[in-house]
Amino acid sequence: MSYEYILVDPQFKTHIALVRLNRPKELNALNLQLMLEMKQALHDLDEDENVRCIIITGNEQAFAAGADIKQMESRTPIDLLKIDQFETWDQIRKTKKPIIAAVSGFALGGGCELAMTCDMIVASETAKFGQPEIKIGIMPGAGGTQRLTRAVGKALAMEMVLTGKFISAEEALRSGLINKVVPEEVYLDEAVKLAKEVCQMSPVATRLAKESVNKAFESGLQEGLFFERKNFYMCFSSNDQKEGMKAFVEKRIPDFKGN
Ligand code: DAK
Repeated sequence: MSYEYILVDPQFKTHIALVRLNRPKELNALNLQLMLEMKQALHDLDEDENVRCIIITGNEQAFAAGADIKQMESRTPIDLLKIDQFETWDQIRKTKKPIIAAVSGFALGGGCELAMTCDMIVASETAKFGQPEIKIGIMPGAGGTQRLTRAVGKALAMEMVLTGKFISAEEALRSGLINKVVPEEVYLDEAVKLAKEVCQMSPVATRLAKESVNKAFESGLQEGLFFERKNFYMCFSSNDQKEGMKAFVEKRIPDFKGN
């Protein structure tokens, strides 16, 4: 399938798909169609047996500078209700396969929220993260106040959300928002390296583990532990569990098939 605002390569590397935001002149501002395309692409990649990990990226200058302000400017609450963009974001969040955001340049507003919706973030030294919605008279609407606060804590989240200040990749790393900072020339390569590590694991266990970590954000400890336990048991119904443990005993690399 071809898209207008994103480029999708389901076979970027073995088992790794790449989704590239592709509105460079607008710093990859997220218009409605781009988000619908993203939803569709992630849905298709989730169904694709060959794909084990997905990387979302932009270009050197911008991951995404936020939702498209020009498109939002004249919206009424009823327009927003009818468009129900939250459904799109919810579907993206429900992607079962692991997603790595490879971020360079601006990751602002909805762009920062999109990166935070991913499971891990690899950033270039030039990356800047921010929730500047307050400067245009609104506030984050796609999880920014929740995910940012859980990631970096109240003090920094409050400062970013209330003043719109950007933080550097280094500060994002120190505060727990991202996984890695690397030179701009290699940020995509580093994301691929991380994706390759993930791809070597059992796809079944990976899916259950991702689900379980995410549950920690949505539940109390007891409920989360119960959920984890059920997913842990489920791992033992997979051939990958037998293969993984057998390979350990036989001192060889496991050959995981995802069943
Ligand atoms: N929307 C539309 N166009 C944008 C844009 C954006 N967010 N960001 C940049 N552009 C466009 C600029 O208008 C300019 O276009 P032309 O004037 O050339 O036609 C072009 O990209 C290059 O930008 P600049 O000329 O401004 O470039 P600079 O290097 O000078 O500045 C900047 C870069 C990133 C600092 C600046 O462009 C900027 O401040 N951009 C806006 C950042 C921002 O405020 N982001 C938050 C937007 S609000 C929701 C889900 C999500 C959201 C809401 C609801 N639901 C589920 C309901 C999210 C909301 C937001 O993200």
